[in-house]
Amino acid sequence: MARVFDFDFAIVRQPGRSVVDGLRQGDHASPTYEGVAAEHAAYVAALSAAGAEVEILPALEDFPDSVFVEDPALVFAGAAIVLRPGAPSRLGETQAVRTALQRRFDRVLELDGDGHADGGDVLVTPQEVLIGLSSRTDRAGAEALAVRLSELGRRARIVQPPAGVLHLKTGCSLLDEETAIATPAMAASGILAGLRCVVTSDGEDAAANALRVNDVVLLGEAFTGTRAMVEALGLKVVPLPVAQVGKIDAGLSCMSLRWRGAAAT
Ligand code: CIR
Repeated sequence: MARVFDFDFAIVRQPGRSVVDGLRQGDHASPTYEGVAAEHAAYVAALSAAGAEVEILPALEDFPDSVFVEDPALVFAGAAIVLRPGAPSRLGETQAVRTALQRRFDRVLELDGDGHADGGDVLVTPQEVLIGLSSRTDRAGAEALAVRLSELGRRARIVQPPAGVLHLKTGCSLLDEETAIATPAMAASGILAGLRCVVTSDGEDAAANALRVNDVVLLGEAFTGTRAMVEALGLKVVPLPVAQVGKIDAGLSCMSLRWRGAAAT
């Protein structure tokens, strides 16, 4: 039986030179193009080494944040949902991602209405799909997404993450079928009820955006305290550089769409 983090395909998008203009909440200095490109290359190599066949879509210079391909879509075995990103500068990313998904999936669904939802606000667990409300995902978008998820046989739960996170998965991700890694605020919020929570080490909130792929956990390389806790669970950690994408509020989940088999070829 496949686990929710068993993936054999992934789609990523090459960063464009415009990535230096990526959105950010704080006043972080811009990343360098070369730095993001190097982190992206290491990420693609790690996905491949973990067992995923990776398709690399071409850069979209008109969309600085388009390397974060998780946000404009959500994918499952055999079906994809095109989302409606909440940042106006990212809305146009859907057109290119739709075309890529239509080559891969028999069913490509769209959201009704005019609400907004970002893939970074969606956490798939074995029991349900959590949809976090945020500055990018509004109630109308979350409800429209819940309808599409129910058509795919998945139960959605709309949740309100604690203030201060860009996306739900900025503050939590799945380590195994029973365990999440979460920031202290996310763990205390009650949103992850039903899952055991490993809380990130002091000063390592950004480690919560980890990515379980098959038998490994991709984790930011700087987060050594959190790494020790994840390894203590018996999990194999692959440390990756994320300092550059971190300057524009991104981490490991946001750079790919991942799914397991049953897709059209
Ligand atoms: C943005 O603000 O949209 C990008 N700079 C970062 C997106 C991160 N995406 C994600 O966590 N899923």
